[in-house]
Amino acid sequence: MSECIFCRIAAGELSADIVHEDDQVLVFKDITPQAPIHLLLIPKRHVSTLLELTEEDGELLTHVFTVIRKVAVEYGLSKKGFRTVINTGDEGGQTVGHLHFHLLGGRHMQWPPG
Ligand code: DGP
Repeated sequence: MSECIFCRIAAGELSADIVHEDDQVLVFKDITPQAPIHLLLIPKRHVSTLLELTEEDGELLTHVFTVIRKVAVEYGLSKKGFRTVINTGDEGGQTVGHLHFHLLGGRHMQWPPG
């Protein structure tokens, strides 16, 4: 059994509030939401961080952003906007070692981030 929580969610071993699933990616609600809408998109394949990606992942990344767009539209975020975040490594604030894309919306985002 994988020790990676997001692999376990992708395998159906741990429950999550899933909003989109296909053969390549899964989108589910963040357990500690930082905005009224806070979703996480993960590749089903285990990729630890953005640093592991190569040009061979181009098709996967196109799919990732197509799904983010689709979900953002479904959640009614296309007019007001939303934020997409990838935290990488310790100083980047990454706490789960499986690449994930945060989709945050439903409030006005601040800059710079904390
Ligand atoms: P990051 O800090 O960028 O690694 O974000 C990890 C996010 O994952 C964080 O916002 C909380 C969320 N998270 C951690 N464990 C779980 C879990 O078991 N289920 C869900 N749905 N989200 C989780």
